[in-house]
Amino acid sequence: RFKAVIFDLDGVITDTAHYHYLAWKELAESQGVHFDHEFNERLKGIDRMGSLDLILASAAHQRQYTPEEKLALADTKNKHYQELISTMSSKDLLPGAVEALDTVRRAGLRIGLASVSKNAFTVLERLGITDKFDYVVDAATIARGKPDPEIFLKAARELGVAPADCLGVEDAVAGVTAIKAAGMFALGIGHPFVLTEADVVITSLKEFNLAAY
Ligand code: G16
Ligand code: MG
Repeated sequence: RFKAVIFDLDGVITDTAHYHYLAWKELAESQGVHFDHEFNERLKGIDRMGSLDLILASAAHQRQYTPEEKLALADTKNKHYQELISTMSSKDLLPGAVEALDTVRRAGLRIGLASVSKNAFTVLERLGITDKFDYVVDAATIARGKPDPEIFLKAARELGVAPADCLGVEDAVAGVTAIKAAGMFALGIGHPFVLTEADVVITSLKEFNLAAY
């Protein structure tokens, strides 16, 4: 019944969340901010500057940062992150990811990628799956990150499919909200207690069953 499937990248196709965690932790601690896995959960699907704002807002010292200082901090985090992902390869694909992409392809549906990561193209290259997508949104062209529906609506438009005919796949709360706000069917990857807005929640793409949604 769907005409296209639009995938998130981090946490759905590959686990870059761990690399984001390591890079943000070092950056946060350099600013005297305590950073743990629970904090990292809140940053999933949130763009780079938005994530930095959340980290700095939780600092005990509450000092003001200039826009230049913030850009420099974001850049430091990104350089570290890029170093960490430079060794990624197809072994970093999450279980079931390639099978899910191939199932959608065989069913004749269009395939899109909606990641707010400006490193998404690099990650796809490293994973060796760039050619499996009909359209990959360039995060640099997106004005409002998730939970705003902009990125999913752009993917649908470029794929030439109405939002109501799209299935969106997300692991983050902000991402599921974005899919629903776009008027799409939301498949959550994770836990139903967390992804309460999703239409269906599965544990990983290993359980992906296109005919069931
Ligand atoms: C991903 C991650 C976020 C990260 C964002 C921006 O979003 O989940 O934690 O902050 O990308 O990444 P970058 O700093 O590489 O531009 P998504 O939409 O892929 O889940
Ligand atoms: Mg994600």
